Amino acid sequence: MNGGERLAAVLVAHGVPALFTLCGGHISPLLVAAKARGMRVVDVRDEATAVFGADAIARLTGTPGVAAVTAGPGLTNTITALKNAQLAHSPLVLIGGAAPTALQGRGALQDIEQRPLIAPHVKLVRQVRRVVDLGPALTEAFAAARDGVPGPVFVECPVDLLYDETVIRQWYAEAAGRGKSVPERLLRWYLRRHVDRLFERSAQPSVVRAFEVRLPRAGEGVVGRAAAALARAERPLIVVGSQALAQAGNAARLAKALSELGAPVYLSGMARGLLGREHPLHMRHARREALRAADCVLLAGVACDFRLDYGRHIRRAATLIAANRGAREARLNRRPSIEALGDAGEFIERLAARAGERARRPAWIDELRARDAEREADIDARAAKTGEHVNPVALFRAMDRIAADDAVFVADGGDFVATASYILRPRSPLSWLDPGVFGTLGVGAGFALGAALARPASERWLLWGDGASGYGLAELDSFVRHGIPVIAVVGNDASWAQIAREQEKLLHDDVGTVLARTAYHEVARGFGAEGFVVEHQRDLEWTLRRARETAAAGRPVLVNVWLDKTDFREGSISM
Ligand SMILES: Cc1ncc(C[n+]2csc(CCOP(=O)(O)OP(=O)(O)O)c2C)c(N)n1
Repeated sequence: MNGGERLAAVLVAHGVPALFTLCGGHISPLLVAAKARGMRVVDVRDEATAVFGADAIARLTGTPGVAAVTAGPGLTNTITALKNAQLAHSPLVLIGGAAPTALQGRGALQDIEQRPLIAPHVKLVRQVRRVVDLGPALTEAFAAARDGVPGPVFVECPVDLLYDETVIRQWYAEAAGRGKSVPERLLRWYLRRHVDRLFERSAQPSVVRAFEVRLPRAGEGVVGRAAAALARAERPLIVVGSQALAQAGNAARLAKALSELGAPVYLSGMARGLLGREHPLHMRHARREALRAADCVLLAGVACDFRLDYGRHIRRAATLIAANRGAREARLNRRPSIEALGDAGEFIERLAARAGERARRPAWIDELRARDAEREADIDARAAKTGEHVNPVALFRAMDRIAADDAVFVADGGDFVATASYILRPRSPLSWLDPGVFGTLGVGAGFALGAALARPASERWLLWGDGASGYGLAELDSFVRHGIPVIAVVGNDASWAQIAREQEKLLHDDVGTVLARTAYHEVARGFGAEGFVVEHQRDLEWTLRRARETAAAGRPVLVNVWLDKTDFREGSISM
């Protein structure tokens, strides 16, 4: 096997459903070998998209997604997406090309020192220097990505490790020339030795075996103390975040465990949808007030970052239980009363298994439910307001009615998707994808591609702020070429509204925040997708239904919805 084939064999052994890429001569042998082994190679229009796609696969399946990019600019283009995955604890593997080993540091094409650029954003950098090490390095990368706090891993594979040995020997022989002088002969001798080293022991068959990753578990004593604290509490509260879903395959068990525990639950990030659309313990609104009132809070895979106001939402006197794979996350801004270092999902299952220590408090649950109902009534009232174009609140109420039960929602934008997060109800576990704590605009197209490959049978809605859509519109081309029917809904308010809102208020100038009512639907058509525009509310529902039908028939579609201004997000600011 050549190096490309060795890498592809490892990908197949790990059950990777797709390889995301943007081509480059440095990685061609891998792409060809992956295709030959029956893998789906999804070539996209920006390397960031490739990594976002791999990230989404990882989040939805728990198995690392994989992207391969070419050396130099191919790799530097991935940095934002890598950082996003790192902060979201998403286990992906990035394979990067590199200049030929003997030419590194000598001005070769796209030759830069890649490690210092990538290392801060990944768990591990493996720079491979011999063909025989390619398979083991990639296998190690898969394990490292999922171990402990999951995250991205980078494997650098110089181009001269990937092609057939005969081709490489010929390249080096030609580079060495035929001169007879001593330096020329020395060079030939040096290069021959160099190539010998590259292919050292590569004749040995490479054994490819995925290795098990040990699940980090909190100690039994900690589980007991946490169960007792929850049982004692008058107003227990559980907040479940993305990291609790690291074992994506266990989502249904986790949902059952939460039902058994009986405490009210808020779901954030990838945990949204975990309890379905209507679950009596699932609270959707007024989380801050609930946290302030709670006397025992379990943060399951959630850190006290800006989203929890750095922990200030939780009263000092409350018992704070932090279940997290990482000590830093568990202690961020607030030292927990009980620290359960390990997988948060597994921790909740063990808590629930302790019979007789349930935390069901009907009056407390009723209080929270009443607040939820009040907010829902307020949203209904706001949805009823009509204006010149489309009311975003009404848009998401309509989408909630229309989207399929198996829909996956991808959120990429500012106010538009923040509004959606209060109104749209993810239907089932792992059916909501947002960037996470890095707040990265531009994740949408890649996430939608990843969702399509992880869940081919499900419907996919891409909620795109008009600003955010600009990062990924060219990927409509990828949706079309790969036959991936995404329903993209662009919230067209001709503005970077989330920024404009505060900037105008505080600085009285909208500079830099103004967009146009661009014809995004025509852009979609240009790429071969279907495109619809909705300028008035009366056309909203039937157009969304038509978009669904278009996607169901296998065609990607973009609905360009002209929005009215809304005060739904007035006063909210994230720092
Ligand atoms: C890569 C990146 N650049 C800039 C920002 C800052 N930012 C946050 S929200 C936002 C506005 C988003 O606008 P749009 O997608 O149109 O959604 P809207 O707020 O208008 O609903 C911007 C620019 C960011 N989060 N990420």
